[in-house]
Amino acid sequence: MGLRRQPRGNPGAYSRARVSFYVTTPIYYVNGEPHLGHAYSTIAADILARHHRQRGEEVFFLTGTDEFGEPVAQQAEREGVTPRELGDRLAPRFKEMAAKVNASNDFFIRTTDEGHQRRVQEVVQRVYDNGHVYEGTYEGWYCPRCADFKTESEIVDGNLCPIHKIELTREKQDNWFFRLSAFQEDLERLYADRPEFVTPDFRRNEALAFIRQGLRDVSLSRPTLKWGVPVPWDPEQVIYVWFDALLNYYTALSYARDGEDLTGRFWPAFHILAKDILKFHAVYWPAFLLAAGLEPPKRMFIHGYLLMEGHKMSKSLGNVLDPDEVIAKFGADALRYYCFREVSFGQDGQISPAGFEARYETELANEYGNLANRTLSMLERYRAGVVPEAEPEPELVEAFDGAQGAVRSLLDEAELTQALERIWALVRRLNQYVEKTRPWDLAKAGDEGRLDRVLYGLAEGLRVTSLLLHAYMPEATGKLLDALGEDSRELSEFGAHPGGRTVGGLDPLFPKLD
Ligand code: ME8
Repeated sequence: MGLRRQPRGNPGAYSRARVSFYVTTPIYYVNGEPHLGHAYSTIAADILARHHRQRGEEVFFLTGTDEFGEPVAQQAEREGVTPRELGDRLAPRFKEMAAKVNASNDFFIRTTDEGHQRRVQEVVQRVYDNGHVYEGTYEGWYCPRCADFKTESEIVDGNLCPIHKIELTREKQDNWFFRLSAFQEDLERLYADRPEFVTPDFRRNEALAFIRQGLRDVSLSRPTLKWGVPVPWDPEQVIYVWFDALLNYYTALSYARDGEDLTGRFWPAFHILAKDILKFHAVYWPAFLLAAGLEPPKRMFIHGYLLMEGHKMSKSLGNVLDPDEVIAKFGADALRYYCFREVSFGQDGQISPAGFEARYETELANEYGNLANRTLSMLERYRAGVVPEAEPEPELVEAFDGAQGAVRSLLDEAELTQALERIWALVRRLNQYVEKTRPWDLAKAGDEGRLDRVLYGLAEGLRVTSLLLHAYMPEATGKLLDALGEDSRELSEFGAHPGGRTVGGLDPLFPKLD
């Protein structure tokens, strides 16, 4: 990828075309305030977006809000407002949440955007024209919060939704159907040809098992609901919210930039989402794109739930931890770090205020923050604030050998926790190196040659490590890189930077808590 043959007349020559990377979060329902669970997916996608920018790639990062359908219409009814009023109140809250966690999204889509609705109608019309839509009747058990019919095997405790634990309603509808069943073989082939299509593997297997058990056609429209995008050939009905919502990933590219359609440059996407919406993304979505004659997603990573005392955080379950409080106390960087350090990305995992504080103190303040301040103050004290020009010692060269490549490969797989572990091993290695070489003793003993080599190695190690960490903690690493005299944020190899730069002072990156 990325190598393109030059036009004729320059045979054998290659030029490097810029690789593009398109990453998305789910679009969140505007039926409650944003919480840490939403922030989690947004931060995950942001880390990937930032990392790929650091590789010099052309990146587009999309997040936004899902504003149509029952989940929003019913909440609006409960609050005695119109769904549009609810969306207009809550969409800015989700936008603010993205900004607070330092998400670098290139666009924020709202499904009520005119550009989205127009493009949804075009694609749905194409699916209809291609013969994949028919009129029929559907009867089944329906969860309005999921906006989804449940099969008998999914229903729990008599008649409850397995996710929301609320009563299901019996629904019978005459509506338009999408011929999902016709895509069974295409999907099985897609999964066989592209083993990386859905990761982690256990989620892929789950999706594949769902496909193999036999696919039933699904509703494409809702006849009774008024809050949605009108079906182009039958404007009395609205498009089922899941098809309108999934299409956001595709439609946004067509109108995010005035006068420019980015689809050709960025489609298909890498989707980040949690396990609750696996089926829609891993089964309905690629089938629908194929039905429209469009390319299926590049891949998707399905993460688990953040749990507070064993429960999934959710607006409808009411056990929500406010990310604002966490950020006010610890800062966005610490939140970003903690979520991916504490919980293995892909698995469910417990988080807690006590857990935050422990990692903040031992890892961020002590291991990374102290290392940074110590290194800078030793450079100041022993070398008048100038990084010495010296050869690094082989043991440090070895410790950094292959690190960048390993982190890149892990992040290609969206393995955010493993990549962070790999980077943190470098932080610990640098701390061990300080303890072992004891630069203050070298200074005392007048071993200037070795002191140069050690201080160069520490400055260089901190620079390379901070560049790798930058996607996770943009603020703190940015300050440290500035202090180290590094202007670029591109990933870099250990030793690539000669000495000679003047370093600056630095306030503690993660001040101790009271
Ligand atoms: O499902 N832990 O929207 P939604 C981790 N609009 N992630 C969590 C979480 C938790 N405790 N709680 C929520 C919808 N999330 C649809 C999506 S996409 C075309 C349409 C995150 O507001 C996670 O990403 O219910 C999950 O998939 C998403 O929020 C669900 O958000």
